Amino acid sequence: MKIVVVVGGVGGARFLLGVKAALGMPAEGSGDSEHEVTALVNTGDDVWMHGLRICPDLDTCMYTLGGGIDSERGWGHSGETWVVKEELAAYGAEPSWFGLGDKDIATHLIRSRMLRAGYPLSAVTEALCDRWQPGVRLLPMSDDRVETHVVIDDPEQDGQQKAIHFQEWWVRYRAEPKAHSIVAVGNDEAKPAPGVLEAIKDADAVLFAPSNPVVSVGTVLGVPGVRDALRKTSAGVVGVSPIIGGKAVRGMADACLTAIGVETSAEAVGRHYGSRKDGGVLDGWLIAEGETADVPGVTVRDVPLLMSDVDATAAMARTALELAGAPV
Ligand code: GDP
Ligand code: FO1
Ligand code: CA
Repeated sequence: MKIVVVVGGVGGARFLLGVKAALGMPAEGSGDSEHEVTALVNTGDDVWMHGLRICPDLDTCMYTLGGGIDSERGWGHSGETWVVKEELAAYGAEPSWFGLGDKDIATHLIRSRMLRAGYPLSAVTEALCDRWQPGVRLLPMSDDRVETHVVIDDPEQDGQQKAIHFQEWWVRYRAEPKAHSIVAVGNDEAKPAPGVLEAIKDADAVLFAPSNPVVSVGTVLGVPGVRDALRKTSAGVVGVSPIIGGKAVRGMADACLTAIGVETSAEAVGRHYGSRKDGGVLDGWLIAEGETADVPGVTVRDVPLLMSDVDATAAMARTALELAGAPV
């Protein structure tokens, strides 16, 4: 079977471990399989820092599936050291609020060098995955530069607003300043990376990981052509709610949802994605066990939704595949 999964970082990567396990593939690493999983990865979090191109969601997926993630933090390498970060701080180099580990920097050095040599991000990602062997095809949503920015009150100028990079809002300010709007700069003009639309068209099932609906899944859906491909594919499209009991399981997704005027509830997020019968993108929507949600035109099912371990996540993925009409 061919499975496409729309993903962001931590939530997306953990869900992919479960999808692989549900298909009988090793959760981490590669292995022979009759199945093919393609992850369409958000690149709106990407940023240049210290002359290096950082792609947090791609790297989180790559390290997680390749067995090299720091699973406590959810990002970066396990067994990381921070010598370069300390040296940069000693120079007073900004941004000092973003931590690049020594091992992680090797990834960014290779990526930046290849991008500067003219390779597209999709080719760079493929080259990096040669080492990590994630066992799924990691496709950036686009090779074009898309960077999410957040409009906040300017702390230095009363009554003025300013746009800051998503990373500054998320990591430096922990999403505390109210987001007046969230804009993925470049999204409108971005072309889907090679293989993205074909993967959706040829899929047996398309799943949305329980990733951030605004700055992860929303940004992938914002690439022109992606929504249209989702509406036209013969595959069933099923999403998994990242919201349980009216709260994001992890992180500050509520601040992103509030910024786009969507309530932090599984029902509201399901309605935000909408039914494929009605101009939206979903056929099915998984919500947490014991909850209810009325999403017109969408089949809603409640199941245990905590990705506490690979087995629990695989069970979620199996239900999602069943709902998409592609049982395993
Ligand atoms: P990020 O890019 O690292 O922020 O990660 P994603 O966008 O891929 O996923 C973030 C979302 O994952 C958050 O909004 C969480 O609510 C959701 N999430 C994390 N762990 C779980 C879980 O165990 N179950 C569910 N349903 N959602 C989760
Ligand atoms: N998140 C943090 O909270 N603090 C950091 O210093 C930080 C550094 C970092 C470096 C590389 C990388 O790939 C990810 C990193 N993250 C860090 C996580 C990440 O920036 C955000 O959680 C996501 O972009 C939101 O998905
Ligand atoms: Ca992200």
